[in-house]
Amino acid sequence: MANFENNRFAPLLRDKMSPKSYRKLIELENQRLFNFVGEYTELCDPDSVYMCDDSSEDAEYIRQESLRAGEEKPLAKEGHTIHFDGYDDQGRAPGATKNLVAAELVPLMGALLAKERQEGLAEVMQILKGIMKGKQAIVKLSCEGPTRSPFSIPCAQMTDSFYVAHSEDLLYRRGYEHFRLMGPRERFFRFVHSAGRLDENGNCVDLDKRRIYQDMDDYIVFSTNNQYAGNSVGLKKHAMRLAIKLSGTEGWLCEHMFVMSVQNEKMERTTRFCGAFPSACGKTATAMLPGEKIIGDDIAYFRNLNGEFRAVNVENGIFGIIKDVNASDDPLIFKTLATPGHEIIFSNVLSGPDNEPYWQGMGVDTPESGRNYSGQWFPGKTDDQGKPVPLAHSNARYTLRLGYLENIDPAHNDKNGVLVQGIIYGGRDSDTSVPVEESTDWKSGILLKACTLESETTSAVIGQEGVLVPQPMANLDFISYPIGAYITNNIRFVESIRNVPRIYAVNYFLRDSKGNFLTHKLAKKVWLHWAELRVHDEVGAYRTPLGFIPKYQDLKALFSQIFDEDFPEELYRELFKFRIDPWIAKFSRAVRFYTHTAPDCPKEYFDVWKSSVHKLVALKERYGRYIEPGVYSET
Ligand code: SPV
Ligand code: MN
Repeated sequence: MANFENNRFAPLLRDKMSPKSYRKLIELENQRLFNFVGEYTELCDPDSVYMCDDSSEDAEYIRQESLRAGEEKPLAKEGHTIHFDGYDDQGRAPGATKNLVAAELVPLMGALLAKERQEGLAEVMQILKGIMKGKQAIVKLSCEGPTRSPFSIPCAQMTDSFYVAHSEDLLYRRGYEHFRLMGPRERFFRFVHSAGRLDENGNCVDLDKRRIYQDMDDYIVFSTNNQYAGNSVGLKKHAMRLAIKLSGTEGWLCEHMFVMSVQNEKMERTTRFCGAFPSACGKTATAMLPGEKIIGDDIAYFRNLNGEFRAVNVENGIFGIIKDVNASDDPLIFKTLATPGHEIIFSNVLSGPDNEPYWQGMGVDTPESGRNYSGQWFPGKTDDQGKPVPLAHSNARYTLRLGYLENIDPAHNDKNGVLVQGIIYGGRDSDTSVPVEESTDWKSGILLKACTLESETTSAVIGQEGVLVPQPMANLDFISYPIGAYITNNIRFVESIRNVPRIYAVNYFLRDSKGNFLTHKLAKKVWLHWAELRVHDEVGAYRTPLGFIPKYQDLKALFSQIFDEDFPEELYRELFKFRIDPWIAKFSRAVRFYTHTAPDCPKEYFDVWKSSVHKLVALKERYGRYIEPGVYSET
C-alpha cells in the first residue's frame, strides 16, 4: 500500500477531509491524484474536501447538497430540478478562454485562443488563491469514453459547485473504480473549478475574473468565476480541448460529433454515422431522429483498432439545447423531458406558477409569469440595457443521462466502440450548400467540406448572433494546436484504415427568396437514409463539381417510404441545383480565413481551395450561375 504519511499535503488533507473521504482518496494509491488534491486544497483553501467514489450514496449526497445550497431547486416532477446561471454567464465565454502554450507556439495558433503559458498560469493562480473559502470542495473521478477501454481517459475534477459535480454525474461514466484499477502511472486529466463569490441568487459576482485556462503542456484546466456548464464542467469542453491536443500528438481524433445508427428496417441493417455541426445547427436533432438510434450527441473519439475506423461517445448523457424542443419536431426528447422520476436538470428555463419548466418553441401555451435567469419574469420585461428578456434563454438547456432515452443504441457502451461508415459535416447556410452531397474521397471531403464548414453564430456562445464564421470541422472553438497540423492529422488518420468512411456534407437551412425554409425539419431523415444507401452502394448519384448528389427518383422513393409524402420534382431541382457564386465566395472566404488563422497550413491545402475557385469561375462561363442536377460532367 502506498504510504502518504510523508507527503507534505497529508496533514492538510487529514484536517480538511472526513476520515471516510480521506480513506477513499488514499485507497486509490495514486500519488499524482493525492498531490493534485493536496496542491489545490492548499491554494483554493476550501473549508472541507469531499471525496466521491462511484456509489449511489455519493451521487445522492451531491444531488442533495446542490438543492441545500440552492444551486438547484426542485421542480414539480420527481427528479426534475432547475438551475440558473448568472445573467451574463449563459453561454461559452471565448473571451475568457485560453489555451496555454509555450511562447514559440503562440504565433502559430492564429484564432485558437492562445496565451503564453507561464503568464496565464501566474494570472489564474492568483485568482484561485483562497477562492473556495467558506465552501466545500468536491473531488469527483470520471472517465471519458467507456471505462477500461482503449478509448478511456480518466479525469479528476475538483469543484466547489455541487451543480457542476451533479452535471458530471449525469453526463459521464463514474471513474473511481477505473482509477483503482488503472495503476499509479497512467495519465489522467485534471480540472479545478470554482464558481467564486456568489450573490444572494447564488450567481457569480466576479465575472471580471472569469477565466478558463487550459494548460496544454500539463493537461490541467483551471476554470474560475463561472457556472454555465460549457465553462464549468471540466469533462465537457475543457477535456475536449485537452483530448484534441493529446490526439494530435498520438495520431487519433477527438471530434465535435454525434455518433448514431441509421436503421434500415427493410434490410435489417444498422449503419453508424458520426456528424459534426457547429453549436445549435441540428446536431442533437439529427442524433435523435425518430426511428434511428443514438450513441452520443456532442463529442466522439476515433481510433484505428486493427485497421477499423472505430468511435465512442465520450459522454454518457446529453447537455442539450431545449429551445424548440417540442412534441412534433423532437418527440423523443420532449417525451423524456416530461417523464417523472428521471433525474433531469433544466437550466435557464422558466419555472412557471405550477413549478413546471417552460421554454421557447415548446409548442404549448406558456405562462404569463414565473422565475427565469433574470429573476421574476413577466411578458415584455426588459433588462438594464432595455433588451427584451424572453421567457427562457435561447441557450437554455437540459441535462440528462443517455440511458433514459428509449432510442439508445445497445452498443453505446461497447469498449471497442462502433465501426463508423459515414461522416457528416453540417453547417447553417441559407443559400449555398445542397441538402446532402457525398465527397469523392476522404481527403477532398476534409479539405472541401470539413474545412469550409461555416455557420452563423448562435446563443451557445456569448457575443453577437447571426454572423457567418468559418467553422473547420465544426471544431474551431475547441482546436487546441495549430490548425494546419490538425487538418493533416484528420487527413492522415485513415492512412491504414480499411473501408474508409464516406464523407457527406448536409445543410438543413436552405431558404427560398422569401426567407422560408425549403424543407420541413424531419427531411434530414431522408438525407441520412440516402447516405446509408450510398454507403452500401445501393443507389446511384449525379456528379457535381464537389462530389455526388442524389437522383430524384431515389429521394422520391425515400420521402414516400419514410413519410408517405410526395416530393415534387420542382422542389428537388431547387434544392439540388449547384449554386456557383456562393461557392466561389465560400472558397474565397476559406482562403482568407486560413491565411489569417492557420500560419502552419501547408501550401498544398491552399492550392486545393484556390484551384476550386478557378474551377468554379470557369464552370460559370460554361453553365451560368446554376448547374442543374444531372447536367454536370467532369470532362
Ligand atoms: C456546444 O455549444 O457545442 C455545446 C454546449 O455542446 S457547451 O457545453 O456549452 O459547449
Ligand atoms: Mn458541443
